[in-house]
Amino acid sequence: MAVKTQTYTKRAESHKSPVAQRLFRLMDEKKTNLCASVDVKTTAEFLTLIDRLGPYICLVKTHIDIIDDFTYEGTITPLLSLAKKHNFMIFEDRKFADIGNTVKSQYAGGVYKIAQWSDITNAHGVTGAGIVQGLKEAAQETTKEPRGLLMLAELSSKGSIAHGKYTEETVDIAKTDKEFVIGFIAQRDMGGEDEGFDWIVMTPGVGLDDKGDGLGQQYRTVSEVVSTGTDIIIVGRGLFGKGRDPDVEGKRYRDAGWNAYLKKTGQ
Ligand code: 6AU
Repeated sequence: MAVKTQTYTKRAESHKSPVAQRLFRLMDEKKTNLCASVDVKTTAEFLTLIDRLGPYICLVKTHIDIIDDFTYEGTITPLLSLAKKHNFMIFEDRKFADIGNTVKSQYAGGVYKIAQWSDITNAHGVTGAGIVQGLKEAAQETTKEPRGLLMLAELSSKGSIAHGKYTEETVDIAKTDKEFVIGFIAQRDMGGEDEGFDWIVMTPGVGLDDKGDGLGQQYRTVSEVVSTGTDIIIVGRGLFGKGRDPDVEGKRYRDAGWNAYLKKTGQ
């Protein structure tokens, strides 16, 4: 599969999704393709970390159900203010994996009300294309703001069974909606351009210092993932784990991601 060599701005011009257009433009304006994965336990840690990483990132990736003291007003309202302050978008890594009717309720309702505040979310393909339709209906019925979905085509963890036919069929599910599905969580380019798709590939399992975490996570370097088709690098513990300084690491991963993008696009 051909790795995309157009600039993000160029891709924004022809993209059908307003979420993808905004994200592409934001990346070129802010000169970053770094998504920070902020898996921490309290609202105070969460907001402090995001405020520090804000200048370096295009996207914050949350696991909102990890936060012990979550409240909509205490956690989400200040998160939305930080998104405005630093100009980044939000991706709740919910990994929906149920039938359309169930995910529709999970996305719109419950304690977290994800569709109200998160620009992007993601889903597994295991239940079939109804999951895309259910999530899209929830978004349309919840908010006037544009929302986008990433399908989980491949995983970074050791022994993952998301490969081969599973990955191919997940790509087929993505093709069922040209506007709402904006791309994939994957380890490489997923093609589609010959059929008119311009999917955004976001890649987790990125680390410059570690090879893994002892629980199955596997890390590849920034230049490795960008050269095989990644548009956005997702970095978590590389930015703030083990006493790391988020300011130093934020800058380091931002620069590594941006330089790899400039190289790939011949700029
Ligand atoms: O950089 P880390 O290892 O601290 O964090 C990686 C983050 C975690 C995972 O839940 C998530 O990325 N992730 C995903 C996503 C984004 O969907 C898929 C995957 O294959 N591997 C992975 O680590 O929050």
